[in-house]
Amino acid sequence: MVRLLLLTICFTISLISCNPKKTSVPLVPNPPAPFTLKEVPFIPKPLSVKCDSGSFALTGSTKLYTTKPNIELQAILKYLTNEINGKTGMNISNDTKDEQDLRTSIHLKIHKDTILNSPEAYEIKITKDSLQISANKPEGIFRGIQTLLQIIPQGTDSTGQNRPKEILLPLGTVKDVPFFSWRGTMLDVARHFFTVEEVKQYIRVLAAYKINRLHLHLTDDQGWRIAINAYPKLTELGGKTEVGGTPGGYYSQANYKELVTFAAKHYITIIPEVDMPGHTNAASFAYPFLDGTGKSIRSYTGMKVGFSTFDTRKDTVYSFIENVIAEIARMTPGPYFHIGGDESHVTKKDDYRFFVRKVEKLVNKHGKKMIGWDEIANAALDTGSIAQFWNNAENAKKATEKGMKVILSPGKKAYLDMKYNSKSAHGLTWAGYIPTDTAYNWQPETYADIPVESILGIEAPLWSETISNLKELEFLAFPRIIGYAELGWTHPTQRNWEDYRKRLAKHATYLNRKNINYYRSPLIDWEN
Ligand code: TNX
Repeated sequence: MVRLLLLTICFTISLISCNPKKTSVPLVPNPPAPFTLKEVPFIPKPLSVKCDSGSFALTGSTKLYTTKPNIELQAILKYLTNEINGKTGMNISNDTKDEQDLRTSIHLKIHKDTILNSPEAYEIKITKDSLQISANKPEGIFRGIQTLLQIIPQGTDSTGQNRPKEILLPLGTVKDVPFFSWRGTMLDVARHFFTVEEVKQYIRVLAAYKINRLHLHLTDDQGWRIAINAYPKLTELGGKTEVGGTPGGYYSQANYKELVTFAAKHYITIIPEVDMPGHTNAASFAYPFLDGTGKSIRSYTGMKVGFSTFDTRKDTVYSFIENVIAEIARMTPGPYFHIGGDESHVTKKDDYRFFVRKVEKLVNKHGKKMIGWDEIANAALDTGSIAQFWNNAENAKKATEKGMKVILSPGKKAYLDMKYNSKSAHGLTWAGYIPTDTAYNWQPETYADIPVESILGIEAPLWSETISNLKELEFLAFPRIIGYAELGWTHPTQRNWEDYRKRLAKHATYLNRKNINYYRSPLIDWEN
């Protein structure tokens, strides 16, 4: 009897254990995978991971399919097929005709589940002959796919050699739900321009870490990067300058739409920003009636801030702003429009408040929610608007007292353009150095005493005064953005620097494979 009990206990332990050694004598008639689900260095770390023994064989004849013909899921399926084939060197197809002779199948399924009660929540269940990703919404399936892609090991070397016939995946279940709904980054394409291809390349990698917002800082003193049909000179003049005097560039409306669509396919919402009433030298250079400084306007390619302003008391300025908002809003499927509002040092306080309130109405009139940097909380705003905390905790407090939601982008913790240390080849230092551990080791949910109910999530801005191409962008963004992705997604009780740095070390394989110029922080024992 005691023996039987002991046997049962051993059996149970080996079933729930994630240690592959204990399953070396398989309890089910299929071989163990070379690793368990718990050993996968997931980033962001999921809510729960449960292991079962045995394996799922991913082979060239594994089929992928979705329950119902659904255009959105078909597109996701195609994405997954391409990603698996690219990663493994296999040639899996998503043709579902000969379902009968399948050995294994991958199934994407929408279902109602109150436990996974978030559009981004998902569950992955891997059994001997099927791998199922289920979620309430396609968005959740897409996030789950990123987790699955972290489970599937790299199958080929960079020369395409060593194509495997079969990859054994461990069995078990991952259940996951994000802590914050806003997990973003901002790219300043105004100080230096980044091409459509460069931004797409960045988006591909952001999606892999479940980032869901990309805020584009489209205008500033040094340039105007989005074509506006009603005001062609904005880009004719403002598209030709940038910091340092190099030629700059701009997005045509077709380019912008292409970016928005590409981001949407990666379940990333684009937030367009037109910064005003300050940071407007490029606009006033193109259309001098906008200027409120009374000085003669020249094009500007330096790095100072706070010297420009719109004239906040002229009706013509507001018609200009409304036309710009209307054109951009029409091309932007996401619900947000960012008006900047930072560092308007030469705008009188009353004029600033008057301006922000008026522009808020225009943004709302064109169907969008207004977002602005934390200074906007000084105006009498609607509770539906959102403040982005970058510098001033008092402003963030004012915003929450008004009932507004807050996005956390504190300069000292979340600025991707701060140098890692004194030796960093790129970056600024006004908010201090931000090494890889400082970027990860803070608690957004308790930061600056902002009530957690008021926090939408976090966003890491990348200002581009000191970077002008993708390689330089990648140097400042990676690996810190990966840590921000985890801060936004993973439940606070599941986050831990020591554990994170070990997982991050293993992401070198992915980052190298993608040819990303990440900073090889000495705090991480990179495994590749
Ligand atoms: C402050 S953050 C700015 C930007 C600069 C950045 C450089 C914010 C709202 N304004 O204009 O590019 O610092 O780190």
